[in-house]
Amino acid sequence: MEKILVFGHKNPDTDAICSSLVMADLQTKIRGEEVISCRLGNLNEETKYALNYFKVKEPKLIEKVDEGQRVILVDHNEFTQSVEGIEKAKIEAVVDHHRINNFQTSEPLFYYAQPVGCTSTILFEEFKTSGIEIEKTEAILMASAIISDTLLLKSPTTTDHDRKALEELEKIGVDKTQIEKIITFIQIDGTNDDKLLKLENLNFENETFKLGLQELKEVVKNMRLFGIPENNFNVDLTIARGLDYYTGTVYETFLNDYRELRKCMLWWKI
Ligand SMILES: [Mn+2]
Repeated sequence: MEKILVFGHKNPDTDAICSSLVMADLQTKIRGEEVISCRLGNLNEETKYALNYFKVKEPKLIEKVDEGQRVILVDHNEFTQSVEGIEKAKIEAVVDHHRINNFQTSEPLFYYAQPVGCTSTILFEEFKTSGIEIEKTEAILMASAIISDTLLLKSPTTTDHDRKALEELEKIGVDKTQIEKIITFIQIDGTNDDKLLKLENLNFENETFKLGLQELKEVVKNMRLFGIPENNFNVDLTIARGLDYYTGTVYETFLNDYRELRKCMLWWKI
């Protein structure tokens, strides 16, 4: 029989990816058969950075599922946010913290839903209920998801369940400051020089990071040498380009008289 696939929603965020990895682990342990973690799109910069930093392999990319394929959904239930072919798949379980909408199955299933701030909070409680020990990598992934989805426990969707889960996960050996550093990485703002300085101060011991930062500084330096006014360019760490063929700084150009021609551009790839 085909292996069970577990995945989060399209345009995956950190919760969709981390919860899929952890759920695949948990289900593999519970079922005694290999469950495969998948993703329905490219990783965003935050998730990419976190997985890279913790040396966790990204889930497998899938675009559709065949009829009768056994699947588990995490961090979503709506078919419009799910994989192509979901209507005819066999949904074995759902773990989610969203409203239920545009969803139906022809067979009974496990459905774990709670109005909490993050899917990983529900997964954490599932570990507790089933008495399965949480490994360090699983703890790191769940903590990253909780911090990201609840914006460091500050979003209005944050509940005591999320706070408790994060507190417990920290005890398993998750260095919260390390994770916060990663999550806040893309929230860096200020002037161009502020941003470059803040990136520098992160002190990441990663060759690719250092090279990327060096290149970014070169780009800024040369733009100034060309006499481009400071308010005509902006270092933007949120420009996410997930395609593998981007190997350097990515830049986007806005032509004020031709806004409809919003052209591609740049950031450096990590
Ligand atoms: Mn979520």
